[in-house]
Amino acid sequence: MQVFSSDNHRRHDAVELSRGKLQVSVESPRRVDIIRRSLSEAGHDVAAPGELDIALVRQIHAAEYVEFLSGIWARWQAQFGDDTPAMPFAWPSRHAAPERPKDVVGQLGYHSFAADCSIGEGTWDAATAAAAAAQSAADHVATTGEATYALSRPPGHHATHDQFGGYCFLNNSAIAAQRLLNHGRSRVAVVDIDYHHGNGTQDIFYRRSDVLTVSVHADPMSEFPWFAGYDHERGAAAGEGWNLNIPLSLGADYSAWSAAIDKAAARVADSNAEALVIAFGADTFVDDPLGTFSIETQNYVETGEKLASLTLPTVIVQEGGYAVQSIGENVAALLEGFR
Ligand code: OKP
Ligand code: ZN
Repeated sequence: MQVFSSDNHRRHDAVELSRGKLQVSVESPRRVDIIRRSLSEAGHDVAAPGELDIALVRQIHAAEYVEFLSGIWARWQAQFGDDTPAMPFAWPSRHAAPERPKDVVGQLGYHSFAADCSIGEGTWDAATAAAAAAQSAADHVATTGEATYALSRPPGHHATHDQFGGYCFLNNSAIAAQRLLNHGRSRVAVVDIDYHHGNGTQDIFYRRSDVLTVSVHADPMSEFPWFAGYDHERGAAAGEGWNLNIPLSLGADYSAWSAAIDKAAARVADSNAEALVIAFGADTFVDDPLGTFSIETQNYVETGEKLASLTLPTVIVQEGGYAVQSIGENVAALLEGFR
């Protein structure tokens, strides 16, 4: 399979606020090193992505958010004069449409929803490289029809129209879906099988019917991102009926998870979608430090086979997965299902 991966991911090496401590983020550069090694060993062809079309990013994200992300590090450094990472710590009240402050720290709160992300000198370059991999994978799918994998890092599915959070800055899967539409597909389905709900992708396409969003994930009543991912969220306005959430109890096993994937696949089969984006997080794996599901490596092969049997042109975009010692074989297993 054609794989797109940029070395620029390495320029983002973050800290996260976790249980009261600032720690090195589990969303580490090593994740990509290990996936790349496994995929090369399995005979996949890894190429660097082309240059990101920033107009494509603006189809998905607010212009003021793109401007904020690209400039925030320089502004933070100018204001504080050192190399501490930029992080938010205050967010708007739920009750009013918030002002957008002028201040750097105010804007960090306005444009985020979680404190598990830090922004450093290379964050923008890494986030745009991740989006470029998704864009190039979509281009390759549109021209060849062959399933293609974007090894995007940092991940993207939590990034909303104008907020970062959950280790995500630009929504790579949404960017891939939009690119496929730009290539002339009239409807695209995004199936998100990361352990966590794809709240950002849901947010971006919530009022649209040209992109069906489906997510299988841990029940947000008990798991991040807490405030979205419920089964009553079904889309709005023109998008009514075009969002499907399938939350599962903590500790779900392969039989529960695979039944949910079947349901997701049935919705896609029913949607007239002309292309598919799989937002793939390997954090459903039994040993994942963030997850509670008990999916095993071999199960990802069968999952890939199921999704491949939809016979749609398919972009697979990397999302989470933090059991780094196994992440390479888990990604290789999912791709194996597409052979
Ligand atoms: C990103 B993706 C635990 C903090 C958890 C939120 C999880 C983000 C998951 N120390 N932070 O969906 O894999
Ligand atoms: Zn996840």
